[in-house]
Amino acid sequence: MASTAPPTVGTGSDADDLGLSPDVLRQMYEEMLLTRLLDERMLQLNRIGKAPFVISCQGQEAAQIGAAFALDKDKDWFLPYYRDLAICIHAGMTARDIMLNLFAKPDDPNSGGRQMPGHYGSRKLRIVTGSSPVATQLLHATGVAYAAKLRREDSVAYTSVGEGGTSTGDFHEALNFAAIHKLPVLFFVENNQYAISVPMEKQMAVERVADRARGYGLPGVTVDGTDVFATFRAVREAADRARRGDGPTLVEAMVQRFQPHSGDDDDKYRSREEVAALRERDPLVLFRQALEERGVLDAARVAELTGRIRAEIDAATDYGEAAREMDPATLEAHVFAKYEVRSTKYEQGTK
Ligand SMILES: Cc1ncc(C[n+]2csc(CCOP(=O)(O)OP(=O)(O)O)c2C)c(N)n1
Ligand SMILES: [Mg+2]
Repeated sequence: MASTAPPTVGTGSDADDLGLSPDVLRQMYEEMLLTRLLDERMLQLNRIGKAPFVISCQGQEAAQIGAAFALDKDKDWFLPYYRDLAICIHAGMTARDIMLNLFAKPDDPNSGGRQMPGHYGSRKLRIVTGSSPVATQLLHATGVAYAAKLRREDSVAYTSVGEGGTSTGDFHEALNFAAIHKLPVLFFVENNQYAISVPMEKQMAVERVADRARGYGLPGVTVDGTDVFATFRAVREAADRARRGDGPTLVEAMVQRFQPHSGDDDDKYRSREEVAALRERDPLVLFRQALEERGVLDAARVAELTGRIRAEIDAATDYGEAAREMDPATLEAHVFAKYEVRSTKYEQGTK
């Protein structure tokens, strides 16, 4: 049976042996910054009434970037959940793509504007589109990993879910099946301690989501998801394990949700003090400080990068807004099957 050692909380203090070059570290920071600034822009567009629905990933970027860089985007499969903006950016989605998605334009590469924003998908980028019921992607990922195993492909299926989604039947079925068949799938839980307004202690009686893995016979580890290095290490180990044929791992990243659940949530169930305290561990600030200490980033470079990314987001916003609108005549496309009323074979002249 797979090892089910007690979960450990990783730290970034031992980051130097991870083999991440200064260029890769700067790339990580760049993608993290793009994610944050894009997320902020989307919320602004929501607030001024231009974007109908936004679901923010602010506070979860370090976990996502750590995980994304530990995978191989040319070989692995991504089955993200709705907050995984940084995962999709790393996979190759651009600010323009995200804006087309947000404005539900027909040129949106995710779904032609048919899915809700945040429901990412791209055949080219190996991102598998998801369903809105939470945790369904865990089963899809298990299926993808099963296919990869049968085809002897060297690929890992990454899938993510919030901690609330781990109380569904789909979570149980996915972990159970994946562990039995030792499938190359990575279950990444982004634990922000809330499922909309429901706090962690009202969602489950275990202390950590990682504790749940033990019941299915796969290892579960908990990491500090505000720490890029800790998350990278845990996901790299899990991916290596999957590639070796040793089966799935559950990695629980402890993250923060800076914003309300979505643009439709007023967040009144949390005190302002509680929300303000989260900012003390802002993953973007922590990562910048870590890179400055290592001498791979400085204030001038951050300023240059910020200016360049802001200009990119401005251009993407304009591009998304100006892009052609959906044709109302296509409203029912992909929703209802087209069928013709046919009577008997005799009447169709096929006697
Ligand atoms: C099966 C199902 N039940 C309820 C919902 C409504 N819903 C959407 S997101 C969400 C909260 C999920 O919380 P969590 O899994 O912790 O993820 P988070 O949003 O906190 O990142 C709920 C209840 C849904 N989409 N699907
Ligand atoms: Mg949650």
